[in-house]
Amino acid sequence: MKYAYIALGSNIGDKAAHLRAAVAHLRALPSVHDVQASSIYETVPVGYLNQDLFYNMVVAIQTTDAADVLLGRLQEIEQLEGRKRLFKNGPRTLDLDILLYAEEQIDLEGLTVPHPRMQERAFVLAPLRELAAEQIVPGLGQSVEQLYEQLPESERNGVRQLGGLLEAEEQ
Ligand code: PH2
Ligand code: MG
Ligand code: MG
Repeated sequence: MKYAYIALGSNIGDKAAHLRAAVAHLRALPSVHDVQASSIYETVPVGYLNQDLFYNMVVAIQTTDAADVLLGRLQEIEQLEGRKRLFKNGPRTLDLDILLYAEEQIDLEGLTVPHPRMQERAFVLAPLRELAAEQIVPGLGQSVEQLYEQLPESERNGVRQLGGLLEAEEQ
């Protein structure tokens, strides 16, 4: 069994519903156990600015799947939620990215772990530090909390904590 951290994002339609459905799909997988969810954050888009605010969160899982198998399952869940991805960094109904997979560094076509831009992104590090503040990121040699503290204030100010999976929909 390996632990993994997965980033969830949505900025089309009922964002909280897409995140909630994704967590339910993960919990239903026989190869995935002990799913723990961060709170949901409303976040300013990074990369391509002319789009709606995102909802982002992170989940911790235990899994018997190899990283590439897990990625395939995440892509299936994206499709179940009607994933449309118009262009890179553009709007999407549901995005599921593997952030960390145990202590491994993975470089396959279509899968780089740790996620190569996670240390630049408050929408990843703010929810991740709720679950894994002390976790050392392989290749960077720093903890999630240290990386979060090094983010520019402008980046940290772009995320706003809403609440848990149930409360977030009311905002
Ligand atoms: N995902 C991206 C690009 N930009 N910005 C925010 N705030 N949240 C995201 O999930 C996000 C993004 C590419 O996957
Ligand atoms: Mg992404
Ligand atoms: Mg993705």
